Amino acid sequence: MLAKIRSVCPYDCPDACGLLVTVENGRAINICGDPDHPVTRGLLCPKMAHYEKTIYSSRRLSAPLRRVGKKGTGQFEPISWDNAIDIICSSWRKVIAIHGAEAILPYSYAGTMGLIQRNAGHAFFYKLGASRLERTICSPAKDAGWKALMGDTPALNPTEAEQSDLVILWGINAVATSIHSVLDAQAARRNGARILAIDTYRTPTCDLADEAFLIRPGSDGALALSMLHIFDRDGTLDLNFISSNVIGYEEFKCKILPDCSPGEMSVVCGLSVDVIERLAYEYAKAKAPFIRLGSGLSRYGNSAMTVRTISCLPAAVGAWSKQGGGIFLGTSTGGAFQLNMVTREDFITDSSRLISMNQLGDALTEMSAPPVMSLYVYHSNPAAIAPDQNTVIKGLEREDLFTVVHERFLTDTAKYADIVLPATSSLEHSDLYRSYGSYHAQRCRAAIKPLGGAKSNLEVFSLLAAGMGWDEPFFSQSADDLIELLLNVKNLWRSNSVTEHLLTGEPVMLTPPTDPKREWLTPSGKIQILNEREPEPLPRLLPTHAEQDGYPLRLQSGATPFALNSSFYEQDQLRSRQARMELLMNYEDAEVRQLSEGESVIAYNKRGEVRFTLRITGQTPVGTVVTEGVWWQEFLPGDRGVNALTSQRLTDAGRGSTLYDVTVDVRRS
Ligand SMILES: Nc1nc2c(c(=O)[nH]1)N[C@H]1C(S)=C(S)[C@@H](COP(=O)(O)OP(=O)(O)OC[C@H]3O[C@@H](n4cnc5c(=O)[nH]c(N)nc54)[C@H](O)[C@@H]3O)O[C@H]1N2
Ligand SMILES: Nc1nc2c(c(=O)[nH]1)N[C@H]1C(S)=C(S)[C@@H](COP(=O)(O)OP(=O)(O)OC[C@H]3O[C@@H](n4cnc5c(=O)[nH]c(N)nc54)[C@H](O)[C@@H]3O)O[C@H]1N2
Ligand SMILES: [Mo]
Repeated sequence: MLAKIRSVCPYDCPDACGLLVTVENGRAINICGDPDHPVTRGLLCPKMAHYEKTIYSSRRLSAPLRRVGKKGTGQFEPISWDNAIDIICSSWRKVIAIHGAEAILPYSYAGTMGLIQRNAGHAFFYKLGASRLERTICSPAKDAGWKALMGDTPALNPTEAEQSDLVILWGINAVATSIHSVLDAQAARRNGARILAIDTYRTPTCDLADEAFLIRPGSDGALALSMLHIFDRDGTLDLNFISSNVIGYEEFKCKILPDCSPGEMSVVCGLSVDVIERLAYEYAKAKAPFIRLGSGLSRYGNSAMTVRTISCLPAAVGAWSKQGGGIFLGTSTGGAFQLNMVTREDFITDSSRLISMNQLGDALTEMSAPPVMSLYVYHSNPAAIAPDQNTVIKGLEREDLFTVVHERFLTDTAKYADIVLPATSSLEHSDLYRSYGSYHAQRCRAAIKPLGGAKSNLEVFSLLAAGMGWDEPFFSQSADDLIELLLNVKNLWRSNSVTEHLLTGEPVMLTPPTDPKREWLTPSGKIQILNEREPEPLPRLLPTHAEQDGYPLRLQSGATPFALNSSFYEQDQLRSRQARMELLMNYEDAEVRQLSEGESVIAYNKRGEVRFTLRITGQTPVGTVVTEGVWWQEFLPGDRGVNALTSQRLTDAGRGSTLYDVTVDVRRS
């Protein structure tokens, strides 16, 4: 029996592709991009092109496991689900009796983006009274920067890029991280637009652009300020737009811009004065410039301010009033679903402490009153992806920490677990997805049965609720029940007919209730270049954290097209396309250190030492070294991944991670 079933890519990617899964006798034999999905257009990235290799990987976990060896060594024996749930619930009862429920910490992020499975643990841990996790590892600084200027104004429809005459891919490696946005930029180019890229090293996205600008890590604010200075100096501002739509421009002009000449900013961002002048000229003269702002620049100590400053550009030249003009950071469609029906904040009785997921290392090693005595990890791999890996691992090694990991694979984190639970893949459970790179949403049902003993996040929380002796009916609902509960509430973002299509599993487009390019949802109703509610009322130049650290090289850890954070390392073919964990270094930096191509080197700073294979290249500017991917430990040249070098420091606003705000030096190993 052959069936074609619609599904959705569950990974943390803005594209949220529609999939067509061919199922033969209960087995998914082929997965392709849905040609009718408006974003996917039948095209899948290399990672998803053989998703079946992830689903049926021999590395999939199929039974609950109990640790029998030392933490971290990966020695386990299979046990039954009943036994696993009993062990977990009885351990938690003990922890609660001695330390209180706050000694239990859930840790989850974005292994799956589905609204149901991703959020399945919230209600459980709220009711338990566990510590709450602040899920801010990705790019909350972007949201904070946008909010300071634009309030709750929703994002424009990113396909407008097609109508722009100048598309700037800024801090985004779209060829690796959101390939369908490249299609929009290319469509614009066919209409005559130029594509520019602004990055810190020469990525494939830079190669695709008509021109690329490589700047010093974390210095985009300086570039944007110098552009604003030039618009003001040359009178290329749209004063009509400013006077009716912006508050605070005069203060900004008088207090901030005088110190932001291209000469002064050139020293900060590393672009020459001529190049800055040319970029500013090109932006100001474009009819409808469109900026697609990625997350690369949002992982620094100054990121919220950087995003706020760059977001002033379209306001200054009035790009918002042109079809195709504006800036796009990502959609936020939270308003389209009443998610608290799934997350159940009403289960919180006493508001427990909030722990930053970026500071897991400190939470496990330093926190008291109460200490963290149990960690429950699901759809995340903190031993690999969280900053300051040495401290995280020191915490995970604690013999008195009871750790449970619910996973598809025996990840670096799972190797430290006391109990490992096998998780379903997205083809094995139902969910509802919304994109953060477009306004599309789609529901999908399981295409195949769970493999082995795998269970979905929601099912596990239902078992744990029963194991804790709770009779709250909420915990006995299925994913389909919850999806229908969410969709049956009327909502301004979706008409009845959109909801009907959504219920049937078709991709639909949600519509923000206000016009993203005309109505500024700020307290003043205007774009707030001056925002008195912010600690810094005006956008200005801020330094990054690492400037104070004293190592000579900036370290970036960007995305590879062949993995997604630490996901996809189970696919041998994909991994072999990355070959090995490399450190990209400029010729000059290698020569100074007398290092040669292909040799084993150690990048180090005060937090750790990491072994890489050296690649000497003109792709990276002098002073910046780059590595791609977040590798599993078993495939590393040494015993630590790149996050042994990153820090637990937070962004200026939004409490985000500062994973790219790192300096190191490099020596021969
Ligand atoms: N293939 C693949 N796709 C992915 C991911 C993946 O790991 N692999 N990750 C997913 C996730 S979780 C996310 S959040 C998104 C992120 O996707 P993107 O928005 O593309 O963000 P990053 O990959 O973090 O960085 C983008 C680019 O910014 C550059 N950059 C770093 N610092 C700066 C800076 O200070 N200024 C400027 N101008 N550029 C800078 C980096 O070199 C990189 O090329 O991608 C998602 N998609
Ligand atoms: N150095 C450095 N570190 C980084 C980054 C970087 O660019 N450089 N990127 C950062 C960013 S932007 C992000 S968003 C984070 C991402 O961090 P994470 O969200 O932890 O992402 P992944 O590494 O993809 O790990 C997700 C895990 O979830 C599992 N999983 C998938 N589906 C399910 C499911 O349905 N149930 C359960 N229980 N498990 C499931 C997968 O097998 C996988 O091991 O990493 C951050 N870390
Ligand atoms: Mo992310």
